[in-house]
Amino acid sequence: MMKLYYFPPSPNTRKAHAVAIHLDLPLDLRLVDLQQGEQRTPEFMALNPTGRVPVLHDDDFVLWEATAIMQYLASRTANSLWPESAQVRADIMRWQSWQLAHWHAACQPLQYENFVKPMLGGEPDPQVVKKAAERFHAEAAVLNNYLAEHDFLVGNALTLADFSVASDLTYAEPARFPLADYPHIQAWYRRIEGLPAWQQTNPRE
Ligand SMILES: N[C@@H](CCC(=O)N[C@@H](CS)C(=O)NCC(=O)O)C(=O)O
Repeated sequence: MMKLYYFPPSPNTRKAHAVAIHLDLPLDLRLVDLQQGEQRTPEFMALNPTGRVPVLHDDDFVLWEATAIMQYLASRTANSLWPESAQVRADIMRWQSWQLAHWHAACQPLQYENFVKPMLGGEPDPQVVKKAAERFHAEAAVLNNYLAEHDFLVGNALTLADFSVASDLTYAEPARFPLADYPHIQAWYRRIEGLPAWQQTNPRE
């Protein structure tokens, strides 16, 4: 059976794990406790020299980077998350690329300042929050405008693109993402939250 090295609070873990659940692919789950620094053990670094989760281990094939894992998992069976059409796949990869390069970068600073920093005993710095919010708004507006016309990101059906982009909203509430002006993002995310695969990978449950 394929092994997934994972840490449930990790949004990158969630992307890959949710795809496996949605497609009913059995996984042997191996916890890598990031709070204990287990991503830095020599055993784990031998699997992923970047020291991050998730990692997939399928026989003698080791794969790190969540997006690559999602595509690999979804390539194992015919399914609508990753349809065979070259254009649909390119469209999915467009959103996955945007998520990795821009959406994550827009969400991460707010998440750190409003959610992670207080957990570490610090306090959000209003100046940093203001700058982080500006960055968030620039990308959120693009997503909201697109979702005003579409129920899902690609082809009006759930695909890998939705799991990728949704992962950054895992901590939207406690990180106080300013989503009030983005009703279409909210409605889309509620659709994702209705999926058993998203519910079963919710670290906040
Ligand atoms: N680009 C990587 C990012 C993976 C990543 O940042 N994982 C985080 C958890 S969400 C991690 O393992 N952090 C541990 C560390 O940085 O020490 C992917 O998409 O898989």
